[in-house]
Amino acid sequence: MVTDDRPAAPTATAKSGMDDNGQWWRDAVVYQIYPRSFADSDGDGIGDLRGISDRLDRLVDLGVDCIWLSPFYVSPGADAGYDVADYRDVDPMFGTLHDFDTLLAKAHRLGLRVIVDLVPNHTSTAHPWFQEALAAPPGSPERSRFHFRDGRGADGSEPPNNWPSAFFGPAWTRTTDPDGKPGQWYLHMFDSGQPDWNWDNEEVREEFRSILRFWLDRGVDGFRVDCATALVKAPGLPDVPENPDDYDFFAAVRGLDGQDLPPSPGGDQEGVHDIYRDWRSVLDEYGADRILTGEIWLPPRQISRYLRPDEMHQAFNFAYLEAGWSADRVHRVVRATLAAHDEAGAAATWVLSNHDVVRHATRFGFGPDAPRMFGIRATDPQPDTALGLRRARAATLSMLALPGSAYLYQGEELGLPEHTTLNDEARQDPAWRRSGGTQAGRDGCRIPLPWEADRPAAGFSPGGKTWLPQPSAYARLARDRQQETAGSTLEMYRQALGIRKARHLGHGKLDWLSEPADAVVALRNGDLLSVTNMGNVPVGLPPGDVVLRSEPGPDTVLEPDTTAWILSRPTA
Ligand code: ISL
Repeated sequence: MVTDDRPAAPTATAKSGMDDNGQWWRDAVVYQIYPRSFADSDGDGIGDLRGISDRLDRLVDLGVDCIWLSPFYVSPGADAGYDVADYRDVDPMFGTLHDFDTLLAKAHRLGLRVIVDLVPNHTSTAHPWFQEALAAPPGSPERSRFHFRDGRGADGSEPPNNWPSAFFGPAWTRTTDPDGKPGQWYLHMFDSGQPDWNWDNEEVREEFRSILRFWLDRGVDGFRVDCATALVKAPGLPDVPENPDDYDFFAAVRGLDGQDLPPSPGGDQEGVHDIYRDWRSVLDEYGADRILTGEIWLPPRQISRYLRPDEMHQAFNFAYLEAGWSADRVHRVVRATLAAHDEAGAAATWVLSNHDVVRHATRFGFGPDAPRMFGIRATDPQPDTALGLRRARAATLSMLALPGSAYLYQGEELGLPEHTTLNDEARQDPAWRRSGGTQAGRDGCRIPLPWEADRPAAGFSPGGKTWLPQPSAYARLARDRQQETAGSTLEMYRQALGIRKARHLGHGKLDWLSEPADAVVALRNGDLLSVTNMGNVPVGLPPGDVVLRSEPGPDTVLEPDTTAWILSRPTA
């Protein structure tokens, strides 16, 4: 079904200046908005949809093509909104459906596409269907929408299998029957407030087709699919090997060269592809410009199976995010990515930060072998923040020179570091609690953004409240301090995105000028040369006009931990 009153989406040619046959996502720069931390309009200290609408012009000024909104749906907040209780409404904390429609219409008017988060692997214990399941007996149709099982052991007091939750502890929680006796267990790959859907159940499948249509009818340009590998589990939910090194439960990134991971009963099962073929046919009813982007923690070659022409349009490239500050690894990941995507006929994507990982300006402040992926506490070794920012700027320029689509995470354009000294009392990530305080979790990358240095909460919220405290460094990194300040990280991003668009780098073809064993990553995309010095000594730069660099310096020399973009001079 196609609606007539969809807010007009920007046209591909208007955005890129090139004819990409409407396939706007192939070179799009997508900016991830984490709504609770972007901008607060009503003073409760939590960001909201009106806060986003009010500041969309800044993103146009930055030069991005699309925004991705992390969940804003009705949710008790067991996992910051990734526990959805009503997939078709906005949580009052973020506003109303009308606010969403206003945001979407304004974004489209400004030439921005909008994709929304879809959380299909699990729901919330507050979802009416889960409540119905709890009230219904074992074996009932209500329970078959989820994974309910009897426990093991004589009295059923052991979980049905040995699967761990991604947030630590077992992936099962026991229910209590109406008579007060312990009952069956339900599966939750994440927090106990996030029961997994049973995708063998046709009602679940139909419900999600309907949810897709609900948002497509409103005019969204696509969906970021949460935990996209996890929906279908191995039949019988078999135990995993005792040694976690023998498998990869969440199919996380291992083997950068793209060797396949050992199979995991918790995800990446063949049956999941039927779901995406089905969804693709729903999207295609709306025309060819609505997209699915998968959150897929797999090496490039395995990702490409999700990008077959009748499945998803693109997927995050976490192998790139995890490559770290190593020329060798960057070479290998970029090569593997382009080879796998070329074969699949899909455009590559690149990403350095998101709401689940330590911000790259902080990751790069540790040695190459300390990627620091799951939060940092005040008692942990602290990063070299100057080095982290220097390398982050260089890495960003290197990323934005690559062909394909790039994903930016809110605040990286300000060079924001992770909050690495957050008080433990302030932490909200369920992973912190469930790990018994051994893992800091992800709050440090979700801190409310600084907009205006001299206003309360650095301009995040009119009353000065913030749901997580901002570190003192944030005020000096506020957007208004960086706006039109030569050399600021914000200006560097703006210039890079401008050059990227003007020279069609997203549609370009990459030629290597360096080898994995080199200390530099040097590549040519059209007439633009990007050289990143990941070694310890300065290197000479090839002739040409230096149009952008991550740090100031002479035109002929590139200092360690920096990138230069050079335009070749036409040969006489
Ligand atoms: O955050 C992680 C480690 O850095 C991952 O294990 C993460 O949980 C995984 O990437 C899945 O993430 C997605 O689903 C989760 C949610 O907490 C994340 O925020 C979301 O991006 C459950 O919905």
